[in-house]
Amino acid sequence: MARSTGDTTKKDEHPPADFVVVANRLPVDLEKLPDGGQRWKRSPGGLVTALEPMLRARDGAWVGWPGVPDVDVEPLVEDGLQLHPVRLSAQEVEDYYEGFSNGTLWPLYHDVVAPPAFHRHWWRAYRTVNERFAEATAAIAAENATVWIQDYQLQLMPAMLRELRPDLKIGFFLHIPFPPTELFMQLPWRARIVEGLLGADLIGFHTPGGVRNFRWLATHLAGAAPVRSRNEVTVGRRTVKMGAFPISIDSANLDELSRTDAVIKRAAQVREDLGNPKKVILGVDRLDYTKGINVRLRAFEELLEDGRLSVEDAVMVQLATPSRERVEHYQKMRNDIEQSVGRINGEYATVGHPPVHYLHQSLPRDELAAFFLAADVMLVTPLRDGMNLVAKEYVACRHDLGGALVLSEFAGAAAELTSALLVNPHDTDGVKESLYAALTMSPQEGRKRMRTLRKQVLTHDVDRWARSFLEALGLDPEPRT
Ligand code: GDG
Repeated sequence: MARSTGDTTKKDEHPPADFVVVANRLPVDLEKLPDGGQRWKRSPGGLVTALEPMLRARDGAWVGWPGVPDVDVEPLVEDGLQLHPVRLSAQEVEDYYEGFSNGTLWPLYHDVVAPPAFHRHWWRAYRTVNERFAEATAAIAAENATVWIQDYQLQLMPAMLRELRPDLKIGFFLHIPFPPTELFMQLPWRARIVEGLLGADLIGFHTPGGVRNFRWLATHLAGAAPVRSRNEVTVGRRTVKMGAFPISIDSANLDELSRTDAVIKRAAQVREDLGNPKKVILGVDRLDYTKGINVRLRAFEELLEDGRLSVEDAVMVQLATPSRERVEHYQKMRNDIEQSVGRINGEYATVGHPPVHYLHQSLPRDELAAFFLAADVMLVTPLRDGMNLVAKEYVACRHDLGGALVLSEFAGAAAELTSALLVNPHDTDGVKESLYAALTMSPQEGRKRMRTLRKQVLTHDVDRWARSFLEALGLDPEPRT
């Protein structure tokens, strides 16, 4: 959960940075206070946790938008991290962020599970903002520095930055899936995006499928020449490497948190508050149409309808973090989900015992850990997901080897978490059967599966992910002394 930070200082003179992370958002959010003042709130996430030590060990810097439109913020040092805010106007937030990033690219890259909109003024804003990020980065990067650009909002930036600063080593990582070539071809600016990415020295995806799709497009749309080694192309005289780097979580930290007395007690309290049902089913997502929240509600509803479950047997908790509320598809999806919850509770509740507990709220991290520990079945059913960290977080919290994970085949995480109950989220009967199997699984079978899952998650953490990417880019990730 966000916390207010203490030692934020304005930095007038900052040395050129030899390691720069660039992301749409800074690791802190600027907050406007009712009295007209402002303060920074830390927004911790896996990426910050993984990169922080590497940034601190060097003259590291982070370039990104502070989360509030139309404010000019000077570069600053926050908790020892050099931060360089990029200004966005309210119109740019609408066109570049809500528009092209989340109304065009997000649905297109997630298998068009919602129709993407193609608007030329959104595209123009995307180009302008990418250019601004490139200029801001070029201005602060030291000679021969390493720059690591994150995600779909900044795909044009690698080439723009290379143009300005050919001396830099540039890496790019895509956190969402890279789509099948036939779908990508719908994009009117498809060649521009591929050329933009090819400005990097290394392009990282979560899965080998993403690498294959991009490699085909690079050769067919941007004149790149394939190299015999499958994961390289040449562009003019340059070699561009690409690879699969499945992201992960700060596993040890979450494992430790879930073993604390406070979290263990809270988990017991959660079950009690739910009326001590025999089984607790859990979903945790940003409220997003790619996450398949309706798929799992439908499966649960049908099991109640068929009489195979009752509200005494099982309750479902769906934690849905508010997200992108100004984007059109999100408003509709929220209505659909809330209608389903209302219908299921209307049909199957007894007084004081609704089968679905739905929270449209963001919870603190320790509270989330308690829910993970309290849940007998974790339902992760995205229609498409780059990785899905929630699945890994659930596993990291189950030091008791309890619980069962039902996981969509279409989440990147399915490639690693093969001991989960894997489901096709388009197959309602299949999801129903897997949910039922998870609810009725023997404790021995459950422990065996969870042990295997934990081995994977605890040994493949986010630090290992960051190191393997940076090593492939040619940076020594070991902190300098
Ligand atoms: C993108 C890709 C890829 C959720 N609710 C609360 C909360 N969360 C945290 C979870 C998890 C994170 O948010 C969500 O991560 P996911 O990976 O599940 O999904 P996206 O946000 O779509 O992330 C995805 C990821 O990038 C990384 O590359 O895996 O595929 O779409 O960490 O725990 N955290 C807190 N309160 C909440 O209420 N504290």
